[in-house]
Amino acid sequence: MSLLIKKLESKISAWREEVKKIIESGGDKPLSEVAVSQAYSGMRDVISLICDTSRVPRDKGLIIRGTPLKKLFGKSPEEIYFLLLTGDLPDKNELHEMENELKKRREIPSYVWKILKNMPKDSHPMTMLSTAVVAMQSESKFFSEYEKGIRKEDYWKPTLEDALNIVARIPAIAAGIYRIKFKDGNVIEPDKKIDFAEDFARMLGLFSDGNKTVEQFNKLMKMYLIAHCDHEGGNVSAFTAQTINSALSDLYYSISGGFNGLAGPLHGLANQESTRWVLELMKRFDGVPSKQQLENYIWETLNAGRVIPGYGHAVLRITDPRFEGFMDFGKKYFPDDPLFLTVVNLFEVVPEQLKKIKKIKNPWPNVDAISGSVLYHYGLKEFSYYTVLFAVSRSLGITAQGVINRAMMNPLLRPKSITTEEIKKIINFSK
Ligand code: CMX
Repeated sequence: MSLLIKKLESKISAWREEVKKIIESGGDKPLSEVAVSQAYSGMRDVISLICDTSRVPRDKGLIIRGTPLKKLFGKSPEEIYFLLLTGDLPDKNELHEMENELKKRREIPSYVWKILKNMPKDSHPMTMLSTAVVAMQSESKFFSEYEKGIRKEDYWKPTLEDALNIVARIPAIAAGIYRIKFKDGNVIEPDKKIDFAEDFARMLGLFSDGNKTVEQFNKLMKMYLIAHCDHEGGNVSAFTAQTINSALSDLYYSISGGFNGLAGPLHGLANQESTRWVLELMKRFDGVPSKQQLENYIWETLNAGRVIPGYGHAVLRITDPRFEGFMDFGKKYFPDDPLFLTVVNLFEVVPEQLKKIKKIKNPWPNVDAISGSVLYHYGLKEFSYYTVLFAVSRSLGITAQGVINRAMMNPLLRPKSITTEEIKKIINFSK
């Protein structure tokens, strides 16, 4: 790991120096004001967190270390991980080293399989993933180095070890969960000779030998594992993980906690909810529905007090570029797939309907409106599994953020809360 460590060492000392100077020269300048209404609405738009791995301008979507996601499609998860960690895409040698690191750390401890196989049969795949990760906590290098008294400046080094171990193991664990939960329970062992995305696709065991669609599916996995890798620092999974990690709980605790947040229907579970919703819709109308039928169904859902899954976003105010990426993929490889076609038709109908509801700030689709349909096409039909795929990818961003937070020696996260009684006094409230 010498090239990565060397690069990070020089970057980190420059980053630390720069932040010191930033605080000295402009530390008093306010970043945002907080209105009472924002305190009551999930701190939306309150700028008070630093995240350097990626940013999400509301009119552009995900930008990873300065490069828009769309320009990064075609890169491998290994390249993106190096980019997230260091700010630079790797050269040939650096990439080779990253690939080897993630290959050699791929072994899954046997106790993980025992735990997963003994969990209740109706455990959600995300519960299984979160459990598997936290079960490995005793292997944390940060935890053991902290016990030995490691210096604060060096926290990032064992955190990087944990990050690489977690990222290397998650694909095999995630694929194993699929085999245990939905197939015969025989897990397919990792192959240290092939790359991250392809090995993950192989371990799912979806295709028999000689099946020609394998290559397309591998391509999709490469894209999928990049598309969900990071989305700045304030989203539920990243922020949860970061909060846990700020208490110097190691990355095993943090990632497991972050995944628990990802498992919520307003966040990562929306891909499961969206696919379920579209399939129910197709069942109701016995195939690909007409535009009028779509419109009726949308209003039936809204009038029942439910959200349209996959639409809206806390930050974005445009169609999510990740949605567009998957749409381009589907249009290229399976434009006539009925589920995909329905998703594309919904894209033409839903925004116009949501625009009629004033309180909805973003009527456009997010990634979860489409990401399930592309998996479904290749026979990955168990949609309660979809958030696990999101998590495999998101582990790249969350662990990279964790390494950087420790490298920057960021303190405990502890925003200040306020009571409703205090607010009443501040605004001179009278009934
Ligand atoms: N369908 C129906 N109502 C919606 C809606 C949708 N798709 N999107 C927003 N709204 C509603 C909200 O529920 C909220 O209603 P209340 O004031 O009654 O609670 C109102 O419109 C205002 O919401 P907003 O300011 O536009 O959006 P928020 O920042 O509060 O919420 C999000 C963002 C994603 C939770 C919301 O758009 C939503 O629930 N979408 C559906 C679920 C989804 O797709 N989640 C995945 C997001 C991406 C991800 O993290 O993976």
